[in-house]
Amino acid sequence: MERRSFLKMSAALSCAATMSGCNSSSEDANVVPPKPPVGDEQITWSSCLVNCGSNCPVKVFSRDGVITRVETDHDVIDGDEIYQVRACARGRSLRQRTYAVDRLKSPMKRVGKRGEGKFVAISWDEAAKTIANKLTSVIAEHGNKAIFRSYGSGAYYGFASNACFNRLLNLNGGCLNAYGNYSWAQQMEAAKHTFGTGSTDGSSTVTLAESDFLLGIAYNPSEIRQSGSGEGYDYLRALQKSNGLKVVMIDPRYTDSMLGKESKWLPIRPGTDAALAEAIAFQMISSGWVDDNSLDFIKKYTVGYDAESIAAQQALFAQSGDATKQEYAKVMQPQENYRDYILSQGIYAGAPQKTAEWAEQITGIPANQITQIAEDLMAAQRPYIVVGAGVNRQANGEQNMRALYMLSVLTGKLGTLGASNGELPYMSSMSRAGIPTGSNPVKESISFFTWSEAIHNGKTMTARTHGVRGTSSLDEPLGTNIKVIISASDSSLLNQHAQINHTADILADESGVELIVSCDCWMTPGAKFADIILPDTSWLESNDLVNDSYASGALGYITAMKSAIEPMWDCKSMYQAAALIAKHMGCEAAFTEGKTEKQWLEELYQKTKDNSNNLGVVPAFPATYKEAQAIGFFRKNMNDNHVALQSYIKEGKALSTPSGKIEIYSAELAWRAANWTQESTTGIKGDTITAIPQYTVTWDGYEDEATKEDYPIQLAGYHTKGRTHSSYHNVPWLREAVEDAVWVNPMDGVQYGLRSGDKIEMYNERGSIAVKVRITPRVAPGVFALGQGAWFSPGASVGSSGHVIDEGGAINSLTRYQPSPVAKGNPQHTIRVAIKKI
Ligand SMILES: Nc1nc2c(c(=O)[nH]1)N[C@H]1C(S)=C(S)[C@@H](COP(=O)(O)OP(=O)(O)OC[C@H]3O[C@@H](n4cnc5c(=O)[nH]c(N)nc54)[C@H](O)[C@@H]3O)O[C@H]1N2
Ligand SMILES: Nc1nc2c(c(=O)[nH]1)N[C@H]1C(S)=C(S)[C@@H](COP(=O)(O)OP(=O)(O)OC[C@H]3O[C@@H](n4cnc5c(=O)[nH]c(N)nc54)[C@H](O)[C@@H]3O)O[C@H]1N2
Ligand code: SF4
Ligand SMILES: [Mo]
Repeated sequence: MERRSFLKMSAALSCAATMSGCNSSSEDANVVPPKPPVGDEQITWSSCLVNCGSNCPVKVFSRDGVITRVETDHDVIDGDEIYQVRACARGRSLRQRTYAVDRLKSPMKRVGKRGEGKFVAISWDEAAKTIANKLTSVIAEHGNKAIFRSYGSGAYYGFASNACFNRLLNLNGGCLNAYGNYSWAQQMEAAKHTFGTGSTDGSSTVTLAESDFLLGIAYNPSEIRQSGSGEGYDYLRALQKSNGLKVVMIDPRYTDSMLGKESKWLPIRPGTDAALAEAIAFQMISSGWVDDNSLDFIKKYTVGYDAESIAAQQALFAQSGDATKQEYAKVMQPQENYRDYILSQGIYAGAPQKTAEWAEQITGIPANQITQIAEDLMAAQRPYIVVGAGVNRQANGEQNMRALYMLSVLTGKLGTLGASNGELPYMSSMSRAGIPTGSNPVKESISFFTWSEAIHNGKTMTARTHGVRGTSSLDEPLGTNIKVIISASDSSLLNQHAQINHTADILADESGVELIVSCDCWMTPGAKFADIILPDTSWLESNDLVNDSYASGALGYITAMKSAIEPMWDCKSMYQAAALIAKHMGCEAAFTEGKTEKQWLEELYQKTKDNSNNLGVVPAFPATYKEAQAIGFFRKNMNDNHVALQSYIKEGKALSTPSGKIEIYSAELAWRAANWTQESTTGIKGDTITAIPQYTVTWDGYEDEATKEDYPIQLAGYHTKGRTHSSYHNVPWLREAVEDAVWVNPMDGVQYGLRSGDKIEMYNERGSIAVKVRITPRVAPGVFALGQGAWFSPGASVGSSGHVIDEGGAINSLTRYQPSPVAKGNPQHTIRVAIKKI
């Protein structure tokens, strides 16, 4: 069979097993209509609310209060404007998830040691009272900053969401804030300091059809946006509509976004993208192409390409009358300019030339292929560059992202339809009103990632050392350790946070956090560390109002969820749980405003319906929420056709960077480099802040001499189709559909004597995991790849790391808690390991 037809066939197979975003024709899509209700089966609409960015609707069939099956949306014929929102394998497995044996059935309190997992059932009243009393006493003793409502992206409800706990806390003086997120922390800083944006302002996916060259780096919409109408679907449609689009994809793995789509895959070593970017930039600049083609663009719209532009900006800042900008002016160094850096001249003279051969040694991509990318970029009239967040979740990921963003700047084609700037594609969503949280009187915030450190070091953490925000000076400490954690729809308490064994030790120490509350539906690895467990109702048991979330592609939608079955056992919604605690804290009336859940939902529905952003929805919104529930699902095409930076380039609207221009040289980062704690004081290699983007050799990176010998293998983490993070791990169908195995290149298979199906221990000094091997050419040689999110499950034996082997294979048993330099974010894809056969 020809490779191409083989790939096409595998693509089709993978669609059948785990995809829903396949661009089947409307005919295909409607060949097998869902089975109509059988007998007295009821149909209600619900939704899959995990953090995958799509909130797909699902049709729930039930009979006599028991769910019989879950189907996907098939209610319209696929057209250009309006089409089906087909849930992926995860959404379709919701019956199993709802009826999972590990569902939490009643409130519980811990009876053994923290983390031992020993609990006894208690009443809701006792649970709520215990939490209320502890919140009251901790607030009195340590202040509201000692209360933390942790991350929790597990359920995107509109009304009965974990925002209910924020509402409760805000009524009682508030809680410690957190900024940033596990997804995009480092790229948000990179985009902010380059384009003055939030990292999701790239050209809309539909505009890709107008491009002539797609450079996708860690870009994998087919696996991470699997909704039948999501970004993965838009991506496929754009490829089909495009004319002569050349596609080059850079990833350590051969992903489904490449599979069967005529792409060129250039496997790269994790964490080395900045070196690739620099070699491409070197070709573009040293060949004279930039001088001849894009220098006018660069001069007009950017700062930092050369010394003159920095000196000019420095003078403007010095004269600005703005105290902050004047501070920037003092530290700016025109000699630290991009052109000199890339050409190894000026103050960079003597550094290695950033040739394609130089980058080949680091990235593993052949020099001629690197040169070819540069040539393709120079030849393209409408280059669409997009960098996925896998690059940002690396040590010093801010640098990798900024270095790649530069390529779009060098082309000089920004602002043109079909071109994009490296940011994720812009997508709008329909508006839906959620429960109001009120405002948080606490002004300080920590980076989302540093919460585990704030348990013991909160008292001393500062802006200078940990990026604490809201304090009055660089050295004013946060001043309080975290004493209570409310972990609701949240596995970042353990499984999703870095370095599980380390986190587990911190949590197990009862002198640190005094109360951990877990509100979840299942007994997760993190829930085992709770003192009080609150069992939530699951999606199929809930009435709510949700939208299409934040990354659902061109289609927007609202689902009026209707419970298919009564809440099971002694489960209560997050709204009810928070209201009960409010009652014990004396603020029930303020919390509920005297409204029933039904009244809340009616009010939120009316607000949603009246929002002008939602005009033109199909079918039209009916008068009442109850009627909306009977219809269930409302959709419209958002017609996003955003072109990155067009308003700046074509309309002259200044960017929100300090200079108002694209910042190749960031004065704000120059200031942070001069004032913030960096590697020089922490001893951590590569965690440097620099005013221009620079490739750095990082801890546990490909070039890290300190760990190379003991841990020779780079492990690439990724988001697997079999789960959304840790969510859906406990669904047997999915564990069968998507094998949890570490991908190993056949060459490494030979080198390490491994075959598919072998079990190995992968370890480093932070932990050991047991995992099955899958030999596949879909991963770069020298790099192993493992899907993240499997549940931590410590076994009985101690591994080579000195830690108990995690039989669950959670990748975070191996990751390192090391906040990145600018964002203080999570470099959870930077991992080195050694292996041993079990
Ligand atoms: N090593 C590594 N670690 C990572 C990542 C990585 O790439 N590599 N990715 C990071 C990223 S991008 C993110 S966003 C985070 C995500 O981390 P989390 O926000 O923790 O997301 P989930 O793992 O989906 O966990 C959500 C929790 O919500 C619970 N839940 C689901 N539905 C409900 C409900 O209806 N009610 C309640 N009360 N609970 C519910 C689930 O059981 C689960 O325990 O993980 C991060 N961690
Ligand atoms: N199926 C599924 N979909 C999801 C999620 C999920 O858990 N499962 N999670 C959702 C969430 S919250 C988020 S934030 C997004 C995450 O979306 P992404 O961050 O885009 O997902 P990742 O799989 O972490 O990374 C994308 C790709 O980067 C590659 N990669 C890793 N390191 C490097 C590197 O150093 N260089 C290069 N060039 N490539 C690298 C990986 O092999 C992977 O194919 O996905 C969302 N969608
Ligand atoms: S996991 Fe994402 S794509 Fe799959 S059904 Fe849920 S929301 Fe849709
Ligand atoms: Mo995420």
